[in-house]
Amino acid sequence: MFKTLVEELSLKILHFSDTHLGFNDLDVLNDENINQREADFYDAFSQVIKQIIEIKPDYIIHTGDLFHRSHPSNRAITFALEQFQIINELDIPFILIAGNHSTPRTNLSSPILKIFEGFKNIHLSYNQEYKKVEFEHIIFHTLPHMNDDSKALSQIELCEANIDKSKKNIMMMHCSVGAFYLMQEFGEWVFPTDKEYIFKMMDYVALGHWHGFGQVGKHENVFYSGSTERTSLNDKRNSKGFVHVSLEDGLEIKYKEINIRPIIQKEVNCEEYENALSKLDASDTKDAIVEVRIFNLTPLQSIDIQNADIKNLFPKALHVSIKREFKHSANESSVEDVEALSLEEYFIEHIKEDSDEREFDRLKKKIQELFAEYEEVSDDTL
Ligand SMILES: [Mn+2]
Repeated sequence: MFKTLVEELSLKILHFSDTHLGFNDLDVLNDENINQREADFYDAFSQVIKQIIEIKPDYIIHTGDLFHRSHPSNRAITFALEQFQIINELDIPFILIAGNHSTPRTNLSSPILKIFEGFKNIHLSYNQEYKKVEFEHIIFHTLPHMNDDSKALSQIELCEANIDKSKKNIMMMHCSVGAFYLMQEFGEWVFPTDKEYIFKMMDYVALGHWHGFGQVGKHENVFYSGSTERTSLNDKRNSKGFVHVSLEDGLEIKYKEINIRPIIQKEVNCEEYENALSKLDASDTKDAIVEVRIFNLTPLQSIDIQNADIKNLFPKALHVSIKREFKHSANESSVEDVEALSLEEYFIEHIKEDSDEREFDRLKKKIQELFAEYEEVSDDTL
């Protein structure tokens, strides 16, 4: 059988996304006085670059949110420039689109991605319009983030018109396909459902925005690579990485994991509080972000149990957060009472952290007076 040239070509694409450089969190500094979580994001990015050097793909693609902000810090910009210098020297084309985080919200400010224009192997798409990045055997159809939804439709049509069947066609976007992949962020773009038929005309559709790796619904060639780190502690995924796409013999997708700081979840059942505490295993929490859920809590227990006591059980963790869940018992007359009490407890905890002893005593009294108006006398038998 006659094989076309395109089929004989080795076509490996490395797809990563949502690197959010410059993100910081948790108020913990590392040895170099850099926010530890910010450093974690740089580390995740560096891991992908190391893999790129090893894998030597034919193309590298990034589907948006390179930076966490449209006005990144000097450190984030400097880091990105150093990394892009490394990528540029590999002589592998790198195609990058803007996501909602790196697109200015007004037309008055200049898009940050413009700083990479000088690199010979880096192809950028940030002008809020369709852009075709074409090579001998492959076309990257890029649709960067657009602030104006009504303009997006005409750009999708432009993309469709530019499909060239004699080449491989790759579509790159930063959006939610359907409402499922919305991130509850400013300016998110939902790809119009009635245009999803275009996906079938592509060899691969590379998506950014959703922070978990995965195939999109019934579309066998549409994938989110996921983010390289978690931008929220609500993101419990301990697996982050990138996608290795091979178009040599049909579409072949391999997800590759990188090493990130884990979130470890622990539970304390307050019905057997002492016993539950003694059973807590801290051996897997070194350098981890630990989340302790204390549940079946009574209002009285909630006053006795100090966050600091729980935190001290995980001395090697990077950070410990505590979630309190109250017990809902049958003789509980009103849920509102419990919530008022727990709110009081939260207030007092908060004040304690930020004030000296005398000030704390004064404020504590005030808070108790205020809450007394809403509270009924608590029942010890609860
Ligand atoms: Mn993102």
